[in-house]
Amino acid sequence: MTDARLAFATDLAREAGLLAQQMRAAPGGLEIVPKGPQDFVTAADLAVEHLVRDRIAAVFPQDGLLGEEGGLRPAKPGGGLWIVDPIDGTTNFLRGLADWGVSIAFAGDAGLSHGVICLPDPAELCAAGPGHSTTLNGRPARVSTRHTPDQTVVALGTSDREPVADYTARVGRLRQAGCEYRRAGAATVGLMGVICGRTETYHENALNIWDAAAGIVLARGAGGQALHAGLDRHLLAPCEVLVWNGQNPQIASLLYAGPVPVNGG
Ligand code: LIP
Repeated sequence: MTDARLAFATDLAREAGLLAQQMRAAPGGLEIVPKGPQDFVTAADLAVEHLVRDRIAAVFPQDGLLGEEGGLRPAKPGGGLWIVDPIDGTTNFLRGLADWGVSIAFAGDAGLSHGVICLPDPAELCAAGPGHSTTLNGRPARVSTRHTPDQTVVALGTSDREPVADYTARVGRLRQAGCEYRRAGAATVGLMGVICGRTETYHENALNIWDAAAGIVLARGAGGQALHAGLDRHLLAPCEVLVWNGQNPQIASLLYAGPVPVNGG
């Protein structure tokens, strides 16, 4: 049986991605406002988050919403929380690069339960919810089974929220171990690689919850594992995130500062 929130979020992510593409393609280009070094918000970010907020308020008025651009609208009694990044990878998006996505997650009393990531330029959408394992464009998605360093590709993220030396040290440890690495500049893109079995691990220090929440649900629904500080703490501040196929704890330990369970997490 289709889960109402999952079907709703899937359609909403597609609509949001199309709106962003249409705004980017419109004559006259996009209004762009710097938020900080290498950090921007565009009129499309704001319009997409506005669309998502309106749609959710209309269909699930009791639910709250935490969005990257508009902050927190608290839930009413009995409601859950939607966690939304309207355009993840804004710097890529505004330059016309394909590595960007729409991330929509939902958390109820039992924690994170629904996740949808839409990557509009490659026309890929992953979705997962209660009783619904992760799908990619409607077909089952599974993490990879690769586990040796010489066959491991790790997707990395970083930002001004951590010292450059911490990032370059992780890169050095991966290369010395024989792993390869990639960096897309959008957490959703890095997470999607793990979810769909194209890479083995995604790691980022100090990642915001709206970048990570849907990917955590989707990775778990694809047979993977996710390590982070837990939703309550992650809602308050950026946290370290490791999403992986659960195969090789030694590789995960090259990246993640916290404990890495031997059985994957
Ligand atoms: C981005 C993330 C990326 C992170 C950047 C930024 P945004 O999201 O996807 O992984 O390293 O600092 O947070 O800001 O483009 O939505």
